[in-house]
Amino acid sequence: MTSAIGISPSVSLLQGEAVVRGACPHDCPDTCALLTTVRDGIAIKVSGNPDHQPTDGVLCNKVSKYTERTYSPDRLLQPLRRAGPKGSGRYEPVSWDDALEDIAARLAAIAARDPEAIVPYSYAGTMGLVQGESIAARFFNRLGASMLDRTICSSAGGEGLAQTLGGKVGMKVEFFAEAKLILIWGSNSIASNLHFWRLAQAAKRNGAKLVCIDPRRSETAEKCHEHVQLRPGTDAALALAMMHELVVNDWLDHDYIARHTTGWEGLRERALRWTPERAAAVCGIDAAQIRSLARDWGTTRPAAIRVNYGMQRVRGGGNAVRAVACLPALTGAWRDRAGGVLLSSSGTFPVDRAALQRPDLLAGRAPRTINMITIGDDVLRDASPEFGPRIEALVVYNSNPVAVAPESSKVVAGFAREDLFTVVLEHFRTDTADYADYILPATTQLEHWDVHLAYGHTDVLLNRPAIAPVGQARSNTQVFRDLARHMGFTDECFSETDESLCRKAYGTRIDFDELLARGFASLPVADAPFANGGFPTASGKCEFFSEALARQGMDGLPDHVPNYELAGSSPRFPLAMISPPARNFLNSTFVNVQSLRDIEGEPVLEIHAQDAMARGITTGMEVRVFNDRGEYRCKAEVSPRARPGVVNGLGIWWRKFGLNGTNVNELTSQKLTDMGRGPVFYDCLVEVQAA
Ligand SMILES: Nc1nc2c(c(=O)[nH]1)N[C@H]1C(S)=C(S)[C@@H](COP(=O)(O)OP(=O)(O)OC[C@H]3O[C@@H](n4cnc5c(=O)[nH]c(N)nc54)[C@H](O)[C@@H]3O)O[C@H]1N2
Ligand SMILES: Nc1nc2c(c(=O)[nH]1)N[C@H]1C(S)=C(S)[C@@H](COP(=O)(O)OP(=O)(O)OC[C@H]3O[C@@H](n4cnc5c(=O)[nH]c(N)nc54)[C@H](O)[C@@H]3O)O[C@H]1N2
Ligand code: SF4
Ligand SMILES: [Mo]
Repeated sequence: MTSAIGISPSVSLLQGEAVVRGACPHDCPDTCALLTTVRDGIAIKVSGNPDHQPTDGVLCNKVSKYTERTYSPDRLLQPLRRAGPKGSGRYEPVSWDDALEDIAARLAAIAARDPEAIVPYSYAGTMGLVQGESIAARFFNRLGASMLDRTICSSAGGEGLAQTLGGKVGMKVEFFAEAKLILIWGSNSIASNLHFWRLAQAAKRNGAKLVCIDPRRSETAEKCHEHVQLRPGTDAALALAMMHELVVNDWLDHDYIARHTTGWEGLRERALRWTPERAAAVCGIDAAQIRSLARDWGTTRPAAIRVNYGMQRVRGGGNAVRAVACLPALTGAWRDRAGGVLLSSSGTFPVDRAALQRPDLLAGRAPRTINMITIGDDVLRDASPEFGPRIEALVVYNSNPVAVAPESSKVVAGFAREDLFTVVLEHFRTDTADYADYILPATTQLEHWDVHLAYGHTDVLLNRPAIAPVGQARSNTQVFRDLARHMGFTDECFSETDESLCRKAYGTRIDFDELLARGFASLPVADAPFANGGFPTASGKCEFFSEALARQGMDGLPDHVPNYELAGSSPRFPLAMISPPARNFLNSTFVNVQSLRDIEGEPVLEIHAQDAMARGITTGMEVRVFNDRGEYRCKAEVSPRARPGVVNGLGIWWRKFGLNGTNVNELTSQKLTDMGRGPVFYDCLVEVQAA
């Protein structure tokens, strides 16, 4: 018997096979609709739902292996308590009740002194709205714990977009297939946005030109018609020089500019200062290539830009996104449904976060905010009037900060503090779990309810549990409900079920019955949302000039902001390092899945032949990559994927699988971007030597 009704089968009742509808939880723009085949209570296959258009029946290599991850022999199956020094990896099993009681007692004792000494640390291990910040947020709000600024990925670009277009909004992804020109800007789509790449391929078959703008000759760059291989952190200079060409050749839509933009005179003046020659010197490319790119952009319709987050992980990341986001308004590209720009669609989703997170539980308190990027410094910081109390407890869920946060040596030193109380909710013994006082086994997406938004399309997805929790695993929501009970929090909101939370996320703005029946529901979004302006900014226009930025004392117009660690500025560390994702990992998730790690092999550093030769480095050689923050060892790959002067350290390996127990984040810095308080992972100078 096979059914696709999507009803979550209860293990005892299940006879034969069922197919359960779900959603991929990972931090990926594609948010695929999953179909899990369950036989006798065991998930035997996970595939893409062919009825869901953005998924189109296809999953990436990582998630098509989901059962391997779910049933991995390394999966955490019971609560563990530390039984040796921090970081020693020695743990003993403990019952849920004992663990919860002790954790609650320890947190209560700290909270009695100062609840802000407790810090939640979470990100997008699951992007689910329920297993992310629902009961967890209620718990920390009720406690009065420190707030966490969840900035580690997209906040610089998000802020750049908000100050230009008004939010994380853009063109509808499906119409990229109809474009005649697509700029893939700061995105290795084949690796990190596969379902967009399929649309770009369709456009290519229809005669579209594809251009990739990326310092790395990525898998995507090599399949585009043209590759603009600029230096990291120079995208705003390139965009401004394109504007220069649009102005001097009058490839402008004057009517669109007059009606639907602000600050044109100022932007025009600034662009005129960015000749292609000036930008070429900054970007490290030919002026002729900039001219031809501008000509393509100025003279092709429909023309579309897929920006992704690569360009905003540098000091000037917010400005870079602003500059690029101005380009469609200049040429009126928004008039076509296959024209405009897309960075993230997540701002389109009408999520009722207050209903999920209950900020009212703060009851008038305004706890301090810790930026997740500077956790390395902050966990080592003493109490002070500016900082507040020393961090005494960390509760980590949906994240692996010891591997993913910058300047790991400090993160590790902080997490190793014997006087820090750390609880980690996880599927596996990650680098972070190794420093926990308690490790609590979490359910995976196949085992719990959730509801999703997406940042690469505009459909809401529902995830139903397909199997019972593996071992003694509990969902994040259940753990925070349990902890609330042990802390004596009697508020009714701590007994709300996951299914009720799923309904609450969108309230009446989504037909929940449709979600239950199909597994997904599309938001009503206009085909060409900004054809007649109507941007969600204060002015309703595309803001070339942002009053809001000017009021904060910042430049109201986009500009090129050079990297903190500018290539060529340091004789000791002459190479710029970027650390984009490896194709078969998702951030640090999947690194422990053997079949995927086998494909990635070992941690590598791609280096251009010229830079390799100057250092006597050949492919396969173990190298030391270092700067004043630390040292990372990996294997060199002399490769045309690297441009001269730039090395690519693909991420994000677990430290424990690294050659010397570190990963690329040993080298990255905790500095913040121009806007959005974001990370500067790709603004990092290093030197490389044979080990
Ligand atoms: N397979 C896989 N998929 C993923 C992820 C993963 O780890 N693995 N991560 C997920 C997450 S969390 C996110 S945020 C998204 C990220 O999605 P994207 O932003 O598309 O991420 P990347 O594939 O890292 O693309 C970044 C590209 O930007 C390039 N780049 C680096 N610096 C610059 C620069 O200064 N300018 C320009 N123009 N390009 C630059 C890099 O070389 C890389 O090819 O992907 C998601 N999808
Ligand atoms: N050098 C460098 N560093 C980077 C980046 C880079 O490009 N270069 N990229 C940055 C970016 S874009 C991002 S988004 C961050 C990502 O940083 P994180 O959000 O920390 O992402 P992951 O490394 O994937 O870790 C997520 C963890 O959550 C766990 N998890 C998944 N689902 C659940 C669940 O339901 N419950 C619980 N309790 N746990 C769960 C997974 O097992 C996994 O260990 O890394 C950043 N770090
Ligand atoms: S990681 Fe991305 S491409 Fe892979 S299944 Fe999930 S949403 Fe789809
Ligand atoms: Mo991210």
